[in-house]
Amino acid sequence: MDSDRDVPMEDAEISLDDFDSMDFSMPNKRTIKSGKTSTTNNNTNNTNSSSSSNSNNNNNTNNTNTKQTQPSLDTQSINQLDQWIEKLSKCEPLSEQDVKKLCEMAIEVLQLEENVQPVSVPVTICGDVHGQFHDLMELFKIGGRCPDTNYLFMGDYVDRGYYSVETVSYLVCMKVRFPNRITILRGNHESRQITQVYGFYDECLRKYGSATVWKVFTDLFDYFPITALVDNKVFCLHGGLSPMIETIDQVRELNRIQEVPHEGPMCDLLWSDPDDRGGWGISPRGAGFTFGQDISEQFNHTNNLSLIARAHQLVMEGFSWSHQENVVTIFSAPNYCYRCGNQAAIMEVDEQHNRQFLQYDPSVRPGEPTVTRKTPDYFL
Ligand SMILES: [Mn+2]
Repeated sequence: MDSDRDVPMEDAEISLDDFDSMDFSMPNKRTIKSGKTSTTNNNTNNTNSSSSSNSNNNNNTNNTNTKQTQPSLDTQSINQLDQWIEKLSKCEPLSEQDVKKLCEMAIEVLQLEENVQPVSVPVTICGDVHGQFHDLMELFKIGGRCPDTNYLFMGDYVDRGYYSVETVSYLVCMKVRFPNRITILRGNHESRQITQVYGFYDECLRKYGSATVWKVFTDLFDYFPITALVDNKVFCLHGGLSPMIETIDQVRELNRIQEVPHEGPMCDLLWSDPDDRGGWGISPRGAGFTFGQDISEQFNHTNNLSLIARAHQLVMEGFSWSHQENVVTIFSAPNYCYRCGNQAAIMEVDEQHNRQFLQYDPSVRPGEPTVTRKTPDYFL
């Protein structure tokens, strides 16, 4: 990563994939949004302690989230999955053989899901995790354990952090074990091309001695749903809108079981960003588009939505409103890349569709120095 960037700290939004200088052929430009830091939500908790106090009140236990019935697991599979989850909880990777078995089971589950996976409230919506395994464990402490709390993750589980293998293995295990309690969407990093550049491929080689585990996981990524629809009101996806998509039904018609394309509607859904300028704009990322408030308002009106929830961009407080609350960005990797100094957040949506943001800081790991300094000026 470059160390001489000069993104001003006043700006709340720094493009996550600002780092992604080699994703596509477009030259990499620094993306600085002029969007204001959100101060509009009065329910925001600013400390871990107040956040934690909320986590236990989260009674989202009484819903099945999917329309299609997932086949129930046999006792042997449940025991197997529980063993894997216990091992992964200690940040110990599964064996190659177990990863193969897990991904076979996961394909069975994910192929039954839809491009626009229906999800019921209450649910807790999460943004990028990027291999920061210990911070994912912190997320579950703050938000409540799965399956007691229902979760919707909006992609980017791998790359950047040191524990992509453990992170994605854990989330996929949870998906297979509790398919109606957790939804895992695809991010632009759940891709063969991107993971070869940004860490997951190398991590698999390092931890397993071959590319087999990388191959098995990236083949699985093709099955991840690309969007979710919470109670027909909150449209959730990794990136943003596409000039080729006016209605949610058009998303349902896509063939998603493929590598993330370089262009077209599926690419845009995983790559686009909201922007302060109106209309469609060329994305500095080299894939997807920027879209203005007029586009978000029209899309929400056409599809009778109250909100677009998306991830994909580093936001210093973990969440950020844009387009007059037609769009919210959620980012769940605190101190992103172990150096950005940002808070992380998740968004709880309750039965009455009230929204509450829970913010959290990096987990403290025993035996490791606690980095409390703010990100140095040379970086931000
Ligand atoms: Mn992303």
